[in-house]
Amino acid sequence: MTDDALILRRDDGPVRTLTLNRPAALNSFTGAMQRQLLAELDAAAGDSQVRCLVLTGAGRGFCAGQDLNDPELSEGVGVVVERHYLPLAQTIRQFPVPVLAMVNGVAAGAGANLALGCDMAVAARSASFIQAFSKIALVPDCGGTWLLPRLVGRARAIGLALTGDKLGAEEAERMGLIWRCVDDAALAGEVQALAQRLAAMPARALALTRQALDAATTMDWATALQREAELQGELGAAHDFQEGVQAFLNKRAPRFTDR
Ligand code: T3D
Repeated sequence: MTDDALILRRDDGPVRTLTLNRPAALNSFTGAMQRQLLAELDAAAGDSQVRCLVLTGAGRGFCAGQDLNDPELSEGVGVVVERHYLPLAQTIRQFPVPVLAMVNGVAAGAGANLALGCDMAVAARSASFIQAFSKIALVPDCGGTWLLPRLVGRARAIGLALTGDKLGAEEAERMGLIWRCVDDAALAGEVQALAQRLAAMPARALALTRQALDAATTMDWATALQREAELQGELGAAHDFQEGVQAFLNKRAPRFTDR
């Protein structure tokens, strides 16, 4: 991988970290960066050695959303969203292993919703989240309309989306928008420790847990119970369940491999 790659890849054992790498423009998305990111996500999803994925940004920002200078925008905003943001959000939501956002700095527009769409977002205390869309006469995208009310309730969702005000990481944690806010100096270590911990867990069960929680938001009680029974039927017949039980009974660490 060259130094001018738009996405940097790093493996720490089973944890793959992808870094958005356009720091001079706060890692805002061009079509070229979107294409590289989707290719890297596909590669990670298809690599059985990868058991947890971390997304972060180079330099002082996480991601400032769409690059408003990108020539691809002349093809139309809707075209760009369907071409890049829709598959990006779907890919992360259906990823076969947990996806963590390591929010190192400002996350604006689609950059904010990219972070919020990950399974867990951990932010540096100096980081911030901005639903910047209203300021340029757009609606939240990259899953924002679905995510925001579910994460923080309608009152806060609509307040954040209409004002486009900057929300600090501490406040984001307090209102339940993100998993954790940590000191800037501790961010990389905390995220790596969490990622390594998740990587040792049963990836298939974790991915189905995400899927079941999301699906249950539009189900009634009885349907959710039925879906849980179906999923337990599938997981209970798989290797990782046998391994987890055997490891428990034999008082040893489990070695999960299903994905
Ligand atoms: O296709 C579509 O448009 C649909 C998709 C929409 C999805 C979206 O994401 S819409 C929202 C797009 N994003 C924004 O509107 C955010 C724009 N950026 C900002 O408001 C500010 O940059 C920040 C609040 C994020 C950070 O402010 P600050 O003061 O810390 O940094 P800065 O000086 O504004 O930015 C630093 C550089 O990054 C600067 O370049 P320069 O002057 O040093 O050469 C700035 O122009 C550049 N930059 C930041 N954001 C973008 C950007 N360049 C292009 N596009 C950006 N989005």
